[in-house]
Amino acid sequence: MTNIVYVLNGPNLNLLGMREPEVYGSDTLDDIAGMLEDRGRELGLEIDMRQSNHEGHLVDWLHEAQAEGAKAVLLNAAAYTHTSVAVLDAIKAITTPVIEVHLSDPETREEFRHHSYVALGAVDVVKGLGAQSYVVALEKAAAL
Ligand code: CA2
Repeated sequence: MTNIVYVLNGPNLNLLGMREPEVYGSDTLDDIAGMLEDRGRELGLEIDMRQSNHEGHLVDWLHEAQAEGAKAVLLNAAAYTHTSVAVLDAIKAITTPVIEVHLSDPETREEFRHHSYVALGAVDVVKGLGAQSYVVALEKAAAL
């Protein structure tokens, strides 16, 4: 096993910090990557942060995390959280632990965000803390 933690981000998260700051905060994905690299250095973990608007990329990267011997995956699958059996199947197909991450708390929002396919395969979930959700999830990954 390596000390690499994959941080996978799903659709529209490339817009983070530019739209809807009242829901998702004003940090960009690059800001979050910087926060994770700083904390990762302290924890002895290397961060591989990625974003895609395409479901299949998330599936491919989950497989890659296993093949590369990643220590863990932090996964904010964004809207695919609530729709994607393919992402759930990929989580179940790998032995690499996956921690579900959300900026907001989907369960306090619209009904259609209450169900998470990702949660059915993830070892843990961190949500509702804004950018800090990612940092807390990294600390959980370090403790695995
Ligand atoms: O709270 C989260 O992290 C979410 O995963 C964000 C997703 C949403 O579909 C989930 O229910 C909860 C949406 C990500 C969209 O990102 C945007 C960022 C800035 C402006 C607009 C969308």
